[in-house]
Amino acid sequence: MRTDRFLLLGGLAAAAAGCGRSEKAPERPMNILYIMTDDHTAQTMSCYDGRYASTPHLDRIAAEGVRFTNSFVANSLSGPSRACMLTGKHSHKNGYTDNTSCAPFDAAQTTFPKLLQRAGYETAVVGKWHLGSLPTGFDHWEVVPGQGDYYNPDFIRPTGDTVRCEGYLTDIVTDKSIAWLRERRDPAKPFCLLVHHKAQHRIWMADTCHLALYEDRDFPLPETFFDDYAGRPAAAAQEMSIASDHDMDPVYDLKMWYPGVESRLSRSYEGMIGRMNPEQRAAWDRFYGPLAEEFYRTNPQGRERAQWKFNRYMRDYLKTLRSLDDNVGRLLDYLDASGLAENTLVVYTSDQGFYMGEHGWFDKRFMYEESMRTPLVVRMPGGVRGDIDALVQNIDYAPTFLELAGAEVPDAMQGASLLPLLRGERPADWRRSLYYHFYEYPAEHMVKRHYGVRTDRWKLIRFYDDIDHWELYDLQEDPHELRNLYGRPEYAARQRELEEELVRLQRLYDDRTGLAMNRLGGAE
Ligand code: SGN
Ligand code: CA
Repeated sequence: MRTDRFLLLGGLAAAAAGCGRSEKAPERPMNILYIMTDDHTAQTMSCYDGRYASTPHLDRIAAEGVRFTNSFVANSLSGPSRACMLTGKHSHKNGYTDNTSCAPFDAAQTTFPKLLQRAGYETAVVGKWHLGSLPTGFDHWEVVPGQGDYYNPDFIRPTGDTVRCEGYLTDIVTDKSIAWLRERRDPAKPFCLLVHHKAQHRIWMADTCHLALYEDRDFPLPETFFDDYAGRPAAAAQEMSIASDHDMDPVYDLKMWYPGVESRLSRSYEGMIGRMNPEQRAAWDRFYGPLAEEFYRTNPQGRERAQWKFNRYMRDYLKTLRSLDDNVGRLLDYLDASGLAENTLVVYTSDQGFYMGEHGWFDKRFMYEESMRTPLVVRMPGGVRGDIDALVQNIDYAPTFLELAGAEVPDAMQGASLLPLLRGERPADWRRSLYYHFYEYPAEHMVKRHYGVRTDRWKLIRFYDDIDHWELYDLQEDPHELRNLYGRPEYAARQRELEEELVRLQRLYDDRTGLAMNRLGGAE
């Protein structure tokens, strides 16, 4: 429901941001509730795509606010995505280029939570952090080590000790977030709370109360499931294939754990189920035991096996999503009940997209659509409703929150504030293309290094390192990115235009690695 109070607050926020629409100082800057999941992709969020799951609470944010239909990340991997989000800068500028080989995130650098603190906000983060160093810029934090555990997870506390919390992580992250909002924050200050869920990250371990969900459903294979990767050697070289038992391990990923069966990742799986208490473990074994027995007895092969694996993967992923959606519902209910909803910006997004069988894959990393995209829905009191199709990226969140708080956005931040878009404006000079750069190679899943540019219709990608390969896609004619048009004479002009745009972006964002690579490859 829109009330005059909401409209007034919208105007006041605009004044705080220096738009000069109102002489009055804001009563109080808007609170920020930023909810970010791990690996939650738009194909499984019903306001984007209704084929697989219903996510009523996530959809509620969109229904009461806006849905960004062209939302992307700058580097489709957890740590890098989080670093882009916190700093408002591309990976080469914030230094956190990958999860595994670069130095820990430089916690001394400027981030939006630090600047919000200076602007009078109280800041907090709960859940997955995954940046190698500990959080800075937060008045309160409780984060999980590394990837965190779904069951009875450990949390690191600012006091430096680690405590084990009984229960299921998605519930616990929400409980801790609500507890901070209710009991621990300073009510005299505006707040910025980052709620960072681990779900739906591999290996998609559902809460025991949700194990039976989706078991009666078979999911149609995406039309690109049996992709032959013609014209796309980097796509052919990845190790994230659902069909491959090396990449998607039946024991580990699909919980087909059975006496006498060993696999590359069975020890890791045993570690994960080893965290369960006897009651959780009994429910788990009751559910997965008979499935594993049947799997090894029938031992499907070929396409039948691939399809069977796909269905198990889909079911487990969607079960963890149910907990997530319910828990986002709990947070929204708390905002309503406490009266905070009236003056709180709510953002829901993910650290990147994910493959739900498209091209035969799980995981992310590639600049192809499913993983470069990320869901983004925002409810701003006094803001507009509906769809926003502008090209936006996760480097835009930091400037948005700072502008909302009336704080200055440092020139070094590379993103653009989304606030005008949230108010229903469309700046004439809004960006017409996005830059992307992925670095983690060689590494798990073996997705080669690449960078590229995406416009509303076209995408140009260059894979480099132990390969030198360009790809060009017409997203309008070929939304699944199956036909690489690079080098075709009829697209020569378009190709040149995109190569120039790529170099322009690399100069604009000062990506010297990219520029140096281009010189080597003759793109300049
Ligand atoms: C882990 C996963 C990978 C995943 C990376 C990055 N393996 O290493 O499948 O690609 O994280 O994910 S696991 O066996 O440990 O689950 S990210 O979202 O954190 O970047
Ligand atoms: Ca992730």
